Amino acid sequence: MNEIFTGRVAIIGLGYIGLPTAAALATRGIDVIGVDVNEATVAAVSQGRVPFVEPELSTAVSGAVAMGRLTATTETPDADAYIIAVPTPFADDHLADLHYVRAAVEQIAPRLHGGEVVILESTSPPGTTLGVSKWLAELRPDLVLPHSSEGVPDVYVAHCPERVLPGRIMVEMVTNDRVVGGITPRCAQRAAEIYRVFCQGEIVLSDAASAEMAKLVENAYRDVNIAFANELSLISETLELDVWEVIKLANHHPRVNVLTPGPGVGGHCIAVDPWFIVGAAPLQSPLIRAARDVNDARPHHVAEQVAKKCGRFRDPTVACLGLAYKANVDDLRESPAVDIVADIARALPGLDLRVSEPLVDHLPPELELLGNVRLQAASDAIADADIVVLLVDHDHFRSLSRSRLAGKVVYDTRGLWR
Ligand code: SAJ
Repeated sequence: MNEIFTGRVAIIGLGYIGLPTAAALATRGIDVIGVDVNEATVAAVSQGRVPFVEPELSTAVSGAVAMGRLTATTETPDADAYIIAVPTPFADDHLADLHYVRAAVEQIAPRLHGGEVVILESTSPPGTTLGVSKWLAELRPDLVLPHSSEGVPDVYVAHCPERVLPGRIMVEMVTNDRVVGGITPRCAQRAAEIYRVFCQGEIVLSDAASAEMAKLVENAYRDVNIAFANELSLISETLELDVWEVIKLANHHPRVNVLTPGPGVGGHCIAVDPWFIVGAAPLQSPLIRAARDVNDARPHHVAEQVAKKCGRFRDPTVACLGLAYKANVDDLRESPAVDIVADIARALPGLDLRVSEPLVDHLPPELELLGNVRLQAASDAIADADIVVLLVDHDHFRSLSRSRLAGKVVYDTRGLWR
């Protein structure tokens, strides 16, 4: 019989993963306390508001708060289960920076009485969940942790990586299959009870290190495929071929699925996670590292192409459409579009550079500081521009009338207007 969890859950980190997970549990009747160090986030969630754009999340959060199932605080409370959903960025050396995970463990440790489940959801290098169990043992020598005992532990520790696609989080959280890796099989079973509350996909039980690695492999696989597409784009430029046409034809083969070239790979997952594999086995991962290098080189290549096009005009005006890291999200973190605009603005300081990003109402500080970048509505930016550079395939840009582009030099890095 598959058990389903009925206790109280504390979720540490109310970001792009923690908050949707909190809402998914709370709207299904679980008492959830969201914990975040950011007081503005706690205040927003306490009032049922979501501090970022994600379809369907607002309704779920406001409903869960109104029902009294979801609350938010800066202090980690007592709970039956803890889900750690904090960032795991990489440091300058590309190795994982686990200090947020460590801080979460330090908050949880004093709250443990015995019988709790502690789940690491943050994407992490292999061995991190074992490290969480060891940290808890250090901080609570009075408790038996699962890595040190064959018997029944006091606390169950597992890794359950999130796999949801920003922009479709609320759908994919329910429909995707879920991998749950325990420090022991019993840890995996206990953690799975929580995901059964809302997950309709298959819940696949495994060990913690395999679950950690599987998550990294998923994103590295996508990164390598996008790097292949980006390399094809460079080859096609040299051979004067249309890369979109080439890929479209190749993808008619039943066993070929080349992804889409673009201005670079952004976000805090695909551009980060492959490095955790490279960090864990540097000598065995030249392909994964090369893919990172290919994708990281894209923004500068796009900026160079724009500068070349500017050379054809005496005093050009350039409109760059999109700043987000991908279509239909308002997330500008690790966005190749931001890097490209900054690169162009620095290379051509006198340039009249207009930027349109329908999902944000102000420029990020790094572009504001440059002085020669102006945020405008797409229609105004295009109207004044000699060169139009499409950086993000937002639906908003897809629906623009093509007649607005007549007579302009158009550089469509996403193939949106083909
Ligand atoms: N991109 C391309 N070409 C493509 C697809 C994407 O250039 O064909 C670019 C996007 O524009 C963006 C970047 O890659 O800049 C990443 O976008 P994405 O939509 O591929 O992925 P993310 O980072 O939003 O979400 C990924 C997802 N992983 C996979 O699809 C394997 C998601 O399921 C994960 O949960 C998420 O990472 C995560 O949190 O790890």
